[in-house]
Amino acid sequence: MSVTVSLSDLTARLEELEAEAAAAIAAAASAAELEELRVGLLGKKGRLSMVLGAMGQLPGPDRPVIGQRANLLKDQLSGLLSDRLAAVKAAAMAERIAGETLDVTAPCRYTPPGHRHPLISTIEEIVDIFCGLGYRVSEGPEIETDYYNFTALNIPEHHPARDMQDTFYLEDGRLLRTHTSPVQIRHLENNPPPVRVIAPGRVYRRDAVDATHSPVFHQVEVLAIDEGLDFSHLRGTVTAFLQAFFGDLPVRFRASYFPFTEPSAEVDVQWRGRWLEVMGCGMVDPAVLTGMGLDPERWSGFAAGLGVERFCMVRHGIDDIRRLYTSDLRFLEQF
Ligand code: 2U9
Repeated sequence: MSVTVSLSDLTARLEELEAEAAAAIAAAASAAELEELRVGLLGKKGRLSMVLGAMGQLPGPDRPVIGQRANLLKDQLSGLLSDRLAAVKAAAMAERIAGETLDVTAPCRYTPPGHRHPLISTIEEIVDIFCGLGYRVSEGPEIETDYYNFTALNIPEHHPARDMQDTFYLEDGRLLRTHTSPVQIRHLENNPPPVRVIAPGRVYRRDAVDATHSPVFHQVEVLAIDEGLDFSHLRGTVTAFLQAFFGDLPVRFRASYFPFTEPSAEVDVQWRGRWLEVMGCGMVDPAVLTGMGLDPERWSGFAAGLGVERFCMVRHGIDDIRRLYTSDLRFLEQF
């Protein structure tokens, strides 16, 4: 067998490999590059395997010499590769962290916190006071039938409120409720007395817009039905409510008329030295009770109604109802 390589040949190749590999590893700048180097140097068909392949051509006693050196070189290159990989990864992480640094002292974009609309807080305040007096909240549809909005409330066929001029009618004969009383009628259909309920909600009337009128506004209506209720209960409840809302100021009742209550009254509060009308009320008309299947000899009730916009405007000194609907933040931010 002719010997084609000598011990010194292979030793020189290993030395050359060591020097080149060490330089290439030191120069590698990414994990991918290092992996490529590892395969090229230490892989099955890598340069070290080539040298080991040629080892078979050495005389027998020389083989372990080269074998040992090759193993040492393999360990050495593996060490260099993993050290370099760790360094490359650390550098990449340092670069990423530097790029992601947050300047916690930088001024932020100002997003003003939102808050409740004054109409909504007025409703909530009114609801809270009545809940404290033992009332429940009831809600119902805004599209109503003639029966629930008018007939059940003893509003006669030719009453002006039923006029096309005053009420929004749909083509199918239904209408947009003109008060929240139908909510209470529906409540009575499903809940036998004693009943203490308030109905807050949006109502619709064909009013021209001006400083005090809007075709859409909000009401809270109050209804109590029980045995033995009389006008003193109504007066006490309405006075307690108004003094809780406006403060401890004088309240007066003036005789009035509503189709659904008898007797009826309008209620004024003395606000900053002037008498202001703020709500209406009365004892539920026996005709309404009878219509609900309740015996007026046994049951009596009182009812009251108020416009939320008016309450809100009086409380905050707002001069024009339109300010409550135009979403002008300069106005709304004051509340
Ligand atoms: C039932 C029976 C009676 C509700 C009532 C008023 C008096 C009242 C007005 C206040 C200002 C409407 O928004 S406003 O224009 N309302 O004066 N409302 S008694 O009476 C009822 C309700 C339900 C079953």
